[in-house]
Amino acid sequence: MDKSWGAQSSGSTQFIASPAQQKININTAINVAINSAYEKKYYELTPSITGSYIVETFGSIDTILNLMNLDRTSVANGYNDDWNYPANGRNAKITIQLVKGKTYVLETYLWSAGMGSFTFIVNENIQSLSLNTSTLTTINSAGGYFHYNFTPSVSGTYAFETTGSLDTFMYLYDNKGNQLTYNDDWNYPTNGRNARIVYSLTAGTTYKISLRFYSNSVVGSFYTIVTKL
Ligand SMILES: [Ca+2]
Ligand SMILES: [Ca+2]
Repeated sequence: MDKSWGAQSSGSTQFIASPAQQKININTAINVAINSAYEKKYYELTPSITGSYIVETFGSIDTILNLMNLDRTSVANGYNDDWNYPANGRNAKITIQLVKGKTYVLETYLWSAGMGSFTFIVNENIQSLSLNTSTLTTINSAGGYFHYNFTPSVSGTYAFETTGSLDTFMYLYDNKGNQLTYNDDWNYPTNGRNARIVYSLTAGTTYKISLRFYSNSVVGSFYTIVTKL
């Protein structure tokens, strides 16, 4: 065995740990081939935005995900084996808060002595915003973002707005990721430091709304709503 390859024991099972060799890009599927029993593969992830992310495997075999710090200590909610059996087979999925600029290691392997191929992908955790529905938005990492998708069924002018006592900041993106506009305070002091964006949207197009606090040290909750004007 090459000395750069570490070996780990887990009970009586001998796992074979390969070094991290590939950087993960957000929204880009990575194919994984496990060709030896108990082989573990490692990937590095350095997010450019603080916020919530989803890591998920796809395929017909029994996968396990374990996202860790660079020193391979564990991260809260970083481990999963089966997230939605049997609807999603034996695939793994984790939803996790990550900090921009920090490098994490994703460990992935198969249950028992399984071998075979699967894919995984890391996406921003983007929730759906429904028309006229006030949705509680919580940002619990300092400097973090929360993302929504909104797909209007009718073309027209829409208003995205936060309510609450905190100082929010809002961005609107089109379906290609281009920033269309942003807002910090729309009606201070009547509406506090809330943000509001009014924009003409096209039916059937999925827009992304990203929210953060004005201050990088604030965490907390507010409400987000979209209405048609
Ligand atoms: Ca599994
Ligand atoms: Ca604001």
